[in-house]
Amino acid sequence: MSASLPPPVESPRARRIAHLDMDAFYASVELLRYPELRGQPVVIGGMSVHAPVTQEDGSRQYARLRDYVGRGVVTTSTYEARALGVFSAMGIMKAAKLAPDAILLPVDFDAYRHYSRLFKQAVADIAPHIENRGIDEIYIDLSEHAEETLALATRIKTAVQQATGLSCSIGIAPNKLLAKICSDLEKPNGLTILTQADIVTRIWPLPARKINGIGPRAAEKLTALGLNTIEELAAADAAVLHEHFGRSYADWLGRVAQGIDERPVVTYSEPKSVSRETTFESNLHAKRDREALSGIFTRLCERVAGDLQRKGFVGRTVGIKLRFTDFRIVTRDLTLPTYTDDAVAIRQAAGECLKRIPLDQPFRLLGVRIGTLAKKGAEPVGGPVVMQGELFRESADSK
Ligand code: DCP
Ligand code: MG
Repeated sequence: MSASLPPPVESPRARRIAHLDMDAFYASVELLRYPELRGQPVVIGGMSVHAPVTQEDGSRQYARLRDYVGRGVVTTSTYEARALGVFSAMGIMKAAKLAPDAILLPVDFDAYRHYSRLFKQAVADIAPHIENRGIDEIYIDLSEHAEETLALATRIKTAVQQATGLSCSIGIAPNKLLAKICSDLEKPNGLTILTQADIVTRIWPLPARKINGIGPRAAEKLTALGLNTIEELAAADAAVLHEHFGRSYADWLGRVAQGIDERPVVTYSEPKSVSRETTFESNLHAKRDREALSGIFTRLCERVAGDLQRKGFVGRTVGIKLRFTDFRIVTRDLTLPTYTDDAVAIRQAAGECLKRIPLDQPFRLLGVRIGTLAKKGAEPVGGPVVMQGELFRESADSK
């Protein structure tokens, strides 16, 4: 099985791509506010009833896995819990059998989003060529930086630590495929640098499923074919792979096994619009539920304005969306004379839109959106001074 040739040597214009992934992200954020739990098995995945209760003497009482009843799953766990066999996506009741004394905490997405923004900003201040891959991971293209790789990566890790109090793991390699594998090799708090020449020793011995894009089903099929490691995949007969996986996936398998990946780091694309919507628990009627509706409507506008302000954008086209109980969707929008990120101005414009929809039927969903965005402070000047007529769209949606 090791008859295949080693991968091609590094090209003269080799790239330097980093993959950064936060360590036990949600759990580590929770430990920032409950530092006394450091070093203990902790599982994130509960509901608000599992929030710690502060006692009269100021100490906190935590929920334990052994008391859990329900069908929830583990969102993530500390490394101490993982050592007991508790991992993401496992049922909490099953986890409780393995680690009955482990502490259970509820998920708090707002907190994780906050720390996500902080760590990404800290990296962007040093190396702005970033591709967002989700709440706790990014790719960074370091090719244009003159600084030596180890020093640069160390500086990024320190900046993340200082901005958040959290540790991350970074893998640096000639492409995204290898960088992603690499960031996982020395977790937690890892820093792994890999060149094309290291593929044979560091990548080939790994199981094929370590390649991002080889999911559990493909991995199972590969195992059935006797192909367990990336090295075995690299040496596999192309015709056999074609037969079992189809031409395009088989060709991709052949390339990734050799560590080949040309995908660029795609930097963040600016948002085209910002929107918030809400589905009601029961049908609302414009006249009968006027007051409740008005409150919901105002809050949506405030959230849209908050999103704009956080992102540093202003917008001009305000629109609303309604879904009636028969699933008919109606939208209206209008363009303001000037750009805004103000909740009151958005609410007023959205109110104008609402007046133009016949509200004789109950509805289930209300959405507010703002488009024609510009970076605050860099708005295009000029344009029509008077309020423009609305754009009208109506569609049926079977969602
Ligand atoms: N997550 C989730 N559901 C999963 C896996 C993860 O909601 N099945 C969430 C919780 C994690 C976060 O996404 O904290 C990041 O996922 P990772 O796979 O990076 O896991 P961790 O950051 O928790 O741990 P690691 O140190 O292995 O990266
Ligand atoms: Mg992570």
